[in-house]
Amino acid sequence: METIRAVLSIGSNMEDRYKLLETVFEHFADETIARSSVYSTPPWGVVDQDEFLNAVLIVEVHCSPLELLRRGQALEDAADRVRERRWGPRTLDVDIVQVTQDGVELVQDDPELMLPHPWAKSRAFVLVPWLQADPNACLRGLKVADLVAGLDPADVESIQEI
Ligand code: PH2
Ligand code: MG
Ligand code: MG
Repeated sequence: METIRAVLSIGSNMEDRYKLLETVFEHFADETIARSSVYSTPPWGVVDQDEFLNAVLIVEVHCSPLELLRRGQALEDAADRVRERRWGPRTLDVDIVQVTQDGVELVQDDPELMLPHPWAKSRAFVLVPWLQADPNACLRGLKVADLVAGLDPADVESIQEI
């Protein structure tokens, strides 16, 4: 079976946010290589909603990227996630940011699972925790540290480790 390494960005801004993120930490506990702290982050994209908690996990799993996506969706379903508004409030969001296989980054345009995640490079709430979990992280050949340095400093400062 294939082994892949994946960077997961998880978020919640409804109900018991910390507990919901913990369901993901627990689910992937035996497959987790590294993980960030939990961060409090202002809503991005749709701003008239509650603050999020976000974190990043780096996992090594023996399945395909699509099977990993299904595992994330099962966790979202278990959190009674309702899919209403794009970028709107959610109990739990489990996004695959990047997948590498034998050190090579997968790039795919599949509408069900675009890789790497199309918005990751501009989201402080993804990049800041990712950099903490893996200080050498790269995305499409660019250092995540450089991507963070290129973000609006106000956005970076708004991401608070809790
Ligand atoms: N997720 C979104 C939209 N906006 N903002 C923050 N701070 N954190 C998120 O996880 C988030 C968001 C859609 O997935
Ligand atoms: Mg998302
Ligand atoms: Mg999502």
